[in-house]
Amino acid sequence: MAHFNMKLTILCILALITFSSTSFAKKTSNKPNILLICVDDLRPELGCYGKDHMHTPHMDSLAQQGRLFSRHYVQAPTCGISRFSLLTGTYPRTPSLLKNSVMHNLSKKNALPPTLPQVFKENGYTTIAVGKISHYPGGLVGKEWNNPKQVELLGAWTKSLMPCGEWKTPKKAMHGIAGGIARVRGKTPAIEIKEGPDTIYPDGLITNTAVEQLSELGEEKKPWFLAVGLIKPHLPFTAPKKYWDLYEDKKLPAIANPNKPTRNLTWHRSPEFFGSYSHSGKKRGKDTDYAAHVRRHYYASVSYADAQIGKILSALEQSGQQENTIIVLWGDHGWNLGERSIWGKHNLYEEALHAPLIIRMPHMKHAGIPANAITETCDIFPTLCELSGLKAPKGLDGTSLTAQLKKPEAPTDGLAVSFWRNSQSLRTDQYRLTRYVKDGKTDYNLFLFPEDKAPDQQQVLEVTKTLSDKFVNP
Ligand SMILES: [Ca+2]
Repeated sequence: MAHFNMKLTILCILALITFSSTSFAKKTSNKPNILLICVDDLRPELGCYGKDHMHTPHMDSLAQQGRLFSRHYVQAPTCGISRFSLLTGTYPRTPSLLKNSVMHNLSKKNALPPTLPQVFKENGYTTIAVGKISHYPGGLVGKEWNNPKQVELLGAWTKSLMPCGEWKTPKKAMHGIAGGIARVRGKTPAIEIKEGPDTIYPDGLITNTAVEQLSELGEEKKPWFLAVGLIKPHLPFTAPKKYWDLYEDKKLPAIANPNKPTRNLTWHRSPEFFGSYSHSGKKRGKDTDYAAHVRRHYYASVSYADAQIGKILSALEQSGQQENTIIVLWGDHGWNLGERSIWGKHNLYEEALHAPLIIRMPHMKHAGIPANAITETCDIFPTLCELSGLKAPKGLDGTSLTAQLKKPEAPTDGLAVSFWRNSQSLRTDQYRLTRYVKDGKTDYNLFLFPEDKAPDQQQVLEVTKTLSDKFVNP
């Protein structure tokens, strides 16, 4: 009898386990996985953005299967602040938020708004970061960006990984060159090409780690949110030689608007490019061959990043999870590659604020047709919440892009706002209006699009009057 009872008890336990795991699998299977790929300093100069001199087959293919947002603008032309807006869905409204260390500063004070991975984690997702997602690759701060006691985003990640290989620390990997050599400010070359496999630079290692994670996540019962952050094409412009070979003899289009603006609001002398890296005696703006040489190195870095993206997307497909995974490809801001006589970001001109955004959903309608409405980075947070059936936090500045994912021609509110120091810039369908404040004086700069002529004084007055209430107050 005792034996029979024990058997019955075991059967009941087995039945319970079977029932609960079935119902758990049912409960979680309707939640999509999220694969967010962040690329550092990526201009929308890609094949899928109509730039035929570029070799970017994997991003092009993703755009064919998904929705390319042709006019996506970032909230700030620098890594940490733009990523703050991606990860919180909010504008960096006040000067205290306009710092690359913004997320760590707020975390220390327990004042960071709910972050995108945190919302997914709190809703039952496994959340994993690989590489540079927030400002610090690996998500730790401290002298070498690896102090486990200083976490940049509290409560966001189930795990956060940064493989550093021979560079040993995230800080050295971020700005280093081949051979595990860390940057020496002003002495390390801005460009480098070396023979070797993809792992001679850190993105090869980041990609291998992401591929391993995707394979392990195939066994995961919970839905997952995997963010992978590649650090190229950020300076220094480095790549294995096979990517350089794609551009060595390629004829490049001329640099658009190459001259220094006559009204140089937020114009700068490219201190990151010319000051933090060496240029073998090449003179600023004097050597057009060197300018083309630098551009080819940037493009080689882009194709190197594209190849890593190809490996990640192929691993997703091989893991059998593609049909339940939403893919987002995002560039954290643009880069002036000689336009307006700037080599760098950190300004409020069009080139530094325009960045790639592609979203692919499983079984998507009208795949391959771009959405041309104005969109901005803080829209991504509410979009991913809505697509996953999660409640977005209150007070977001972004608006969900689900309408544009369903129908590419769906309109948006038609406004993107960008912030830099005391200045702000508004981008609408036809205009960019920048409000520049320095030493207590306010000035405005208007651009018309397409940018083939300058506005006349009457237009400046009218547009400034119409748009002035769109500037964002703290
Ligand atoms: Ca960046």
